[in-house]
Amino acid sequence: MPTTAHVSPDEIRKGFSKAMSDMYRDEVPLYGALMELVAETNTRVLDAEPSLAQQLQRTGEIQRLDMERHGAIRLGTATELATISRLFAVMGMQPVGYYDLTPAGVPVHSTAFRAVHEQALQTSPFRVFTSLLRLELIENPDLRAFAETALAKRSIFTPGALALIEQSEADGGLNPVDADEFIRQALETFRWHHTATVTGAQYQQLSDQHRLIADVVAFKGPHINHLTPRTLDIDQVQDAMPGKGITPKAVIEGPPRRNCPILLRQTSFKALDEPIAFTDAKGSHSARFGEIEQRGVALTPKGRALYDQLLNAARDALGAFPNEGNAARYMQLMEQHFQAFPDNYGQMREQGLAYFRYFVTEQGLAARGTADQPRTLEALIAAGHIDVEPLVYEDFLPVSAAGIFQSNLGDAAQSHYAANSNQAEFEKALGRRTIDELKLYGETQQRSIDECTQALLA
Ligand code: OOG
Ligand code: NI
Repeated sequence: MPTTAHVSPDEIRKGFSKAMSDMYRDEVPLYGALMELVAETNTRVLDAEPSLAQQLQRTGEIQRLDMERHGAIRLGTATELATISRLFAVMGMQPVGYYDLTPAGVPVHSTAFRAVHEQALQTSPFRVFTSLLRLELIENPDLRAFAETALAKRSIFTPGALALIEQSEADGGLNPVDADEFIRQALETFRWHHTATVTGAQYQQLSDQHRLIADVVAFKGPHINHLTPRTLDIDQVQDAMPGKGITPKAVIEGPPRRNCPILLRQTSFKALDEPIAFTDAKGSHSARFGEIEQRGVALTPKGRALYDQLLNAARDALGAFPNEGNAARYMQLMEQHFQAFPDNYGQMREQGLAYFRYFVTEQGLAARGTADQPRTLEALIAAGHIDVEPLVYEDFLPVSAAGIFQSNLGDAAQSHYAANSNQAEFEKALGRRTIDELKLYGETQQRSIDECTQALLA
């Protein structure tokens, strides 16, 4: 019997990302305002910087820019994490990287679900920063037991979503009708709930332990807490936010402003309190916020080590968590320390600090097979037969993520946990290993080199 062909997981992810964005825009009007601001800024930057426009054209990023966004959720149990991993797999998203947030006083560890191949990323770069609450860090045994019981009682996936995940696993994909239904069912897991599953007093107890614990334990599901568009100039957006009635956090996380952006810069604004019906009383909860980000070139292990070293040095010199009061000094320290990081793609490439993609040029094709055609990669680049473009960073940064968490949880939430990174425990809960992002960048870079040699020298 003929079967209807399966929809590609990349198309399902693209459809899901759009559905999620529409849902969030309906529920959080400020998100719509932010999207407009980012779109206006991006248009202006592309008009003003033809070389950037050309670079993004070359890498294909220009086509994905408008739909590019990431979200974040916080889960309560190992089973939830294992099942969300299967749900994301239906959309071609895999867990990349391990982030330990406990050194920053946030009792979670995390991964990012995303597509892993450059072609899949081109169809949809949608990512979800996914955290797992570490209940073992709740000190009060009664409260911990209460949280465990509350979480054990909830089911964050619809029966329809679970059935379609199983069907996709068994059949190796979903047909168009089932794929649409999957998107509808999967979306329910990320929806906001106006009712809590606990009493007002229980919520308060959880919140007193840590605001994040209340956010996870007191609700039916892991509401998406932000969706972040990608801007080409985060400083412009940061400056324009107050004019749109949006108050950003004091400092932009990540590296300082540069001519050649590296890794990731992010800023966020705190969401308003939203009314919540507890089982016995009315109250409010604040969880949903807005964030924007600017992405730069992915760094090699050597480049990343230099980044971490400079960031830590600047933070040590500041001697405190960046805040309103010390923001100007922090930015000055960052500028000063990052002088040591070459702000030039050519130098970054020569020194092995960043990853790049290589593209054959018209000139290269025209000269193919001629007697004086250069025969090495470097000579082909020098002759203009191959273009080199930065490979964009697709992941997150733990120190930045901690800053984003903190700014949205409020300063009162700063706790101290003995740093106890536990990737093995996280992967046990996940039911699989997380993927090393550096391996992915290395592979993409190598594929682009192979394509060039194949096209010019084979
Ligand atoms: C996630 C915060 C981290 C980012 O972009 O670094 C994050 C959360 O608050 O759940 O989204
Ligand atoms: Ni984020």
